[in-house]
Amino acid sequence: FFIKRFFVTDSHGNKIEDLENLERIKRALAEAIGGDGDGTVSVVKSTANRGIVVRRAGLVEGFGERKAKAERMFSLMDGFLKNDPFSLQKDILHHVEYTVARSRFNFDDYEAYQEGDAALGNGGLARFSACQMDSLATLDYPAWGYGLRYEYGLFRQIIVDGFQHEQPDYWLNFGNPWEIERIHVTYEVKFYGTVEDVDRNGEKHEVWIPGETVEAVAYDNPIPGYGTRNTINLRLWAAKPSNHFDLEAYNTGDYINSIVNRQRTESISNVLYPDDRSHQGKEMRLKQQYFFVSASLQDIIRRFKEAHNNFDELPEKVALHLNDTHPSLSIAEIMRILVDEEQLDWNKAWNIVCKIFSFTTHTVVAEGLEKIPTDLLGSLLPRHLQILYKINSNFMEELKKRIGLDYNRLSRMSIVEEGAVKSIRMANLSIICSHTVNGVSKLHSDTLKMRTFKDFYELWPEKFQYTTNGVTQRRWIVVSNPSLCALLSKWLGTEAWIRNADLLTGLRDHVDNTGFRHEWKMVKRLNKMRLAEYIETMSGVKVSLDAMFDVQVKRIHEYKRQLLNIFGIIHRYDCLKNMDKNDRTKVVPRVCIIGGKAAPGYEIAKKIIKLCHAVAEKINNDADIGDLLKLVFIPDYNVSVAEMVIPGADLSQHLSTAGHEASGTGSMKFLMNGCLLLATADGSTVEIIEEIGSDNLFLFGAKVQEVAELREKGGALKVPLQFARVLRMVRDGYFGDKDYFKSLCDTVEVGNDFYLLGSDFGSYLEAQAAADKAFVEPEKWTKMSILSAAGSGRFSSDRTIREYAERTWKIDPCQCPF
Ligand code: DL6
Repeated sequence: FFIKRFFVTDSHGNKIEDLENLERIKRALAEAIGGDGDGTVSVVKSTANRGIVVRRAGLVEGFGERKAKAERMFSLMDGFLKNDPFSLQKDILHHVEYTVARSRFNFDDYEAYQEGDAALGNGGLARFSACQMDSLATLDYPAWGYGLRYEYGLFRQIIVDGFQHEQPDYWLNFGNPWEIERIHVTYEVKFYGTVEDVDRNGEKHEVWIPGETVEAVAYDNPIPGYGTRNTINLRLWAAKPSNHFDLEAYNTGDYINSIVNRQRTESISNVLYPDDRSHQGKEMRLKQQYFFVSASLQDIIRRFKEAHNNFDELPEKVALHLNDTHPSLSIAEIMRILVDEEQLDWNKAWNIVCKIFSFTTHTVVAEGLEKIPTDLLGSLLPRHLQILYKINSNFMEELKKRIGLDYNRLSRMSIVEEGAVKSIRMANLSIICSHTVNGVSKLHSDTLKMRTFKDFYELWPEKFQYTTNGVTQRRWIVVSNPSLCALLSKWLGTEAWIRNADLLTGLRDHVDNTGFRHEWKMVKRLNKMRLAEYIETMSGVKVSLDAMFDVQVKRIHEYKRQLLNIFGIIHRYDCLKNMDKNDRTKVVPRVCIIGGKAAPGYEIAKKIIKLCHAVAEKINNDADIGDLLKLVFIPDYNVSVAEMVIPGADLSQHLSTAGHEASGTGSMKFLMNGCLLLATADGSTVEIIEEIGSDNLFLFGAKVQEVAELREKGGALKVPLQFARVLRMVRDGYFGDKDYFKSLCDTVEVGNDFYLLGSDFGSYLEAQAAADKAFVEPEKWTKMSILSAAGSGRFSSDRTIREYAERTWKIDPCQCPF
């Protein structure tokens, strides 16, 4: 994460070597921008993420005509990376804090200067993977990550009139200096064709004769560990046309078409599917998955064969972890390689393969599990479909011996789903072949065992484990919250917590120290300032730093219940409007911040975004309400934006209907940053409560074991009057667009309210009231905030990775020998 590619000069171009000479640096900065250096200078650590660039952009515009000087400023700012960022942070960042602020952004400049996120994933799963990679590197594990080098990562969200629009994010436009193209590491990946019988030593064998060949080229993205020389690799594959020219087309004179076809192959790795839940049976998506799997396995097997010649050793040397079912075609592919190419006996190959794979599912609901229509699979990968059928028929035979002729259960556990669209169930395949099946929190694992994969759990209880997710404190404190980082090191008396987050419990020893609490509050204030300025720049809304900054940022989903939040805000507004002026003085001012992307085809999620804007428009322009309530939608929520938002939040909301969020990792990032949580007992929140105690967060809502019963009540479910009133306001067009919002309102109408917004609304408002009450006692609030961060150590991805390494992969750390 810590990129050191710039240096610092003074205004005469002389290198400043003694970076710790704060006064000199301040003078140089002041000179560079022509100001007096006081309160006008922003110094933040550059980490090749957008956070810094946002500030840079502010400077460009703020010193408009004097671009050269602003450029100079950039080189100075970037130069602070030259030495150890942590000591700089202490000596400089903590003192010369910030403000780009008063300058207004010019969006052209913003675009021109930004170095965007490599948005190679959708949401929770990808962000979690990034944390895992950082921990793997830091803990000296010999691990690699594989993925696709999408040219268009997740779309950029822009908002026009409150509606989400998607724009392609061509993040490679200006090149990517952090990747290394390995033109010599390429593999052929094949598709289509037929399977033919061949005679091998008198035995009949099936062999795949593919019909199309594509080349996979490796791009390596080194990931250095923190405090170690271990650097691991994220190898991303890009598709290129194969050198095997389509001779037939050429000979028949179809030159142009053959070129067009070659170009089409490049599109395989071009674009990320932006839906993190529904798995469309799309050929291109399947092609992507196989492309990724085939290239990665060829790479892995090649390296294995460089040092070994006996496949019996493969499980000793290689552990493959399936994160969700997206890479699960690798089970069929590795069987094909071992049986068809390496000519191993089927049973021997299967025994090897079952010792290699482990599987984590990141989904809760069975409907969210991936299925591939057999028609599609058979046409794209005919040999793989045969292999899958054979795996299934062997499994069915074994299963019959174990459970008898219970046809319902056999059919539920089968890899092949019969029905209108005959399909392959990728989760069943992954479970059958993996030695370990992981959930991502205790609650999630219980749900898998008792519901989603109950049949499999009863068959193989020993396979089922859970490894609660975590996030890396190196990005989510050190990089994104430098002031807090310095404060933690000061009061813990060490920087060792950066590699050992358990040490954060040491903060509990200082919670009663008023000096410490004062500094803690100052850090939060500083981060709120930073966020307030960002909000003003983005949306033009000025917010009061004395207000509670209340944040909900994550992908927009009905189960995550952003609508509950918006309804709560409408209720708050309604109460304020109907309140006696004197009583308003007792109200805790709130700045409500919502951000997140909706999948492009997810209509209801898009309506939630629009409603948020409609409500914001009303509230923010109501002079009568002023600073008592503001609502801001932060567009294009991504990791760089999160780095700004999370440190500045007082309260963060995690509202999923219990039993629907597998884990959730956003909550952990907020927790580390001393932000209080308002949450349901879902996913990893249950474990967060164990760590920090239920007194230190605001819990509400139905428990997981109550949800089914509540749903059964249907139309007889009790819903508070306030909920009905808010719903009526939206239905009646109080926020405009009443026809447009009708279908959204229908989703939460009694009898139809699958995610139980109505029945949870009462306890939600109580939790909100408890948060207000705590906020007006700043010392109490600060203690809760400190105790939140103090209890966050268990949610470091270092702990997660150590658990995976020891229990699942059975690998040891391996220090870099140089
Ligand atoms: O395990 C990482 C993350 C969990 O924290 C979230 O609770 C879960 O929703 C998320 N799952 C996905 C699934 N998407 N796909 N594809 O992102 O995983």
